[in-house]
Amino acid sequence: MAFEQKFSLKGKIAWVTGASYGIGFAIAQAYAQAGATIVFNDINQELVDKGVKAYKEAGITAHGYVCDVTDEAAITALVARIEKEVGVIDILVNNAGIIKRIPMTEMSAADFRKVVDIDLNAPFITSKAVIPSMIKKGHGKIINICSMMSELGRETVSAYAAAKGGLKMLTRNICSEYGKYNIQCNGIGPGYIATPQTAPLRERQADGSRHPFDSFIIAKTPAERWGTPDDLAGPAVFLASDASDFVNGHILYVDGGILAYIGKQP
Ligand code: NAP
Ligand code: GCO
Repeated sequence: MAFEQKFSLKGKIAWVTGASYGIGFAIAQAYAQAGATIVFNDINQELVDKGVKAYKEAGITAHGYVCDVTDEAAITALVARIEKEVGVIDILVNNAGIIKRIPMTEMSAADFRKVVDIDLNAPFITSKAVIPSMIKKGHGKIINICSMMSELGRETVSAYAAAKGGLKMLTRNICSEYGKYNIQCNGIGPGYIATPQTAPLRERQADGSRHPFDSFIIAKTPAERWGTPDDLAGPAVFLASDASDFVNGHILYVDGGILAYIGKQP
């Protein structure tokens, strides 16, 4: 196979969850540029319309569907509909996710469950829905969007860290269980990426200075900057392409070096 062909996604169908904007959109856009047909879902019609418009402006015809990733019956029906209207899914990216920043002793069990439901249970539901057809087709790629919090803890993100740590192990388990069917399941662990999800951590102070968390991240990151959604594009294409056919159960951290670094010396 020619070198460029190994990284090409020509003829592949990629489903990226929660991809109207942010990291999911950037990954889907890169997949389209690599030749894939894009399918995405989001939680309501307004977001899906916003997404379809944004893809169109980027020159991409994307198939957008309203679907809650935590609703197993709805996801099963969605996968059947995608197979009928677009084709069998070759690549699934579990991107939809939420975070609640609440100190653990103040967090309700309902809030904890909601985060785990979207960030961990949903990738189980969506992966379970696509694996049978991937087995029949003889190949498949599942990419789970993990986090620094798959490895590290910090104040206020107990549910998110529990879910993203669990997602790392779900990744390894899907690899263990379905690797023999030529299905590769890997994760991407983004560092701190500038998206609406992290906007509260970057808000300017009243005097115009940086948010203390913003300065903290710059000091913790050897690259000395926040990542952009586009920083995830190349790694995401690699993990979706034939170039990574023997990479399985791996979490690729795309973090500007955070996990390698002890932090700025005083
Ligand atoms: P985002 O801007 O909040 O986008 C996530 C998308 O998922 C939104 O469109 C969201 O809709 C959707 N969503 C939420 N719940 C859903 C549900 N039940 N069903 C379907 N869609 C749902 O987040 P992002 O920053 O781009 O992050 C994308 C992924 O990367 C997440 O898994 C996140 O945890 C992970 N991540 C982000 C960073 C970062 O620094 N930004 C770092 C590491 C990992 P709404 O707009 O309605 O919420
Ligand atoms: C936080 C951040 C993180 C990032 C990301 C890090 O509050 O610490 O929001 O959770 O979003 O997941 O990789």
